Amino acid sequence: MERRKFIGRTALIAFASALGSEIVFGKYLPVGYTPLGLQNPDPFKLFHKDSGMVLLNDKPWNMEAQAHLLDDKITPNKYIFIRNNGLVPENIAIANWTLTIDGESVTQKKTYTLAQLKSKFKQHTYQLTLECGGNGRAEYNPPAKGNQWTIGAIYCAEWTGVRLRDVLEDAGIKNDAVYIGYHAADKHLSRDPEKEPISRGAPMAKALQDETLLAFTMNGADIPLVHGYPLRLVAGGWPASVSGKWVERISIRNKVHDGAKMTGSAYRVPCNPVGPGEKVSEKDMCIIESMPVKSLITYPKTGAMISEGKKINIRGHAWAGELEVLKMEYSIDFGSTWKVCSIEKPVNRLAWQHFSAQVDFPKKGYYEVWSRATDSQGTAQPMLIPGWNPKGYLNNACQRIAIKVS
Ligand SMILES: Nc1nc2c(c(=O)[nH]1)N[C@H]1C(S)=C(S)[C@@H](COP(=O)(O)O)O[C@H]1N2
Ligand SMILES: [Mo]
Repeated sequence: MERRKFIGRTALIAFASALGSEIVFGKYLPVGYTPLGLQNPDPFKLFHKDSGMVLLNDKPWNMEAQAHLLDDKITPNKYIFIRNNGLVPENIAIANWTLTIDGESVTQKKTYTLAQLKSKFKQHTYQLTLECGGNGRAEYNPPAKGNQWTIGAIYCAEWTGVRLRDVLEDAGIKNDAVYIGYHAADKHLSRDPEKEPISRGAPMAKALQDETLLAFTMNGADIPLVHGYPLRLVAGGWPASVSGKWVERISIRNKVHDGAKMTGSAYRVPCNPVGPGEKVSEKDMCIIESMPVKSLITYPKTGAMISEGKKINIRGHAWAGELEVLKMEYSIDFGSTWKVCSIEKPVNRLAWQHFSAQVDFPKKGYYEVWSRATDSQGTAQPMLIPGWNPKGYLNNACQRIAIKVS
């Protein structure tokens, strides 16, 4: 008689935590079986997210935060947005997980177990800002296809791992290396094993930065499954799509990586500005690199009511891709005049920065508070929606919150 195969421990733990209770005879669950109680999973429970998060799509899972949920200096998991292009891996056999470094420009193809990565290379911890290239897409007109992110596809977590540079150098980088590209364990929505949902990367200069990590810990614990457990590439300050989750292989390429969503118009914007709705040919589209300067008011919550004569302390975060935010301002008169906020230095390069200001409202009535960050090259956030582009990327317009004084 053929032996039945039972599901692995990781899947069982994930099921039990999603169900919110122990599965008493769980060890007898057959492989590939999903408990009936999870046929219509509650994504907030499934991914340990706050119920104030906003679900944008369930195939694949995509969920964003609201500004006031992002008040913490380091974003806790429950407020971290989820962006998937394919299916979240279900069975992760951590003991068998390996990372392979290969490609045209590797001196010697090498494979490491997680234990080898952790023991062979020095570990580093950085706070790194990850923002989806499409954050703010919902505001563009004519509208762009894709998840209609408003402002919540951004977070800054603390990541621990080894430097990608140390691992690449251990395998050896040939002189003709141009780019790295990641390959991950998530499956294409079609379940076609030949197709990858996403396989992006970065030029060597970004790959070799101190802060570019192969991380195994987020906020002091194992990376949550949906954010890339057990190994994630983290490249702060660039579109978060560069930060491959569930990474199994990194190729050192002798040309710009040509994996899924590296080509065509994916994560590209017109090299030169175009008018709204204009057609742009592929050769005139450029790959997004460093993200633009931006800020977010996380307190108070938009719609707050305050009493006349009371000052309030507004606060939030600002970030500028590879650059630092040097100046932070707010306006209560629709951008006619601006006052300065105090802004902290980043804890490390590529971490978001925290600002605050005491705001005084002259009399009863309706106000909007707008925030505007300026980066170290003197570029400020635009007050209105910036250049339209076919896929709706890089909207870094000033954020606005409503306040009523009564
Ligand atoms: N393997 C893999 N990595 C991935 C993705 C994915 O679908 N699969 N999505 C990318 C995109 S587009 C974004 S914005 C970020 C989202 O990271 P998060 O889910 O931790 O917020 O992961 C990136 N890395
Ligand atoms: Mo993204």
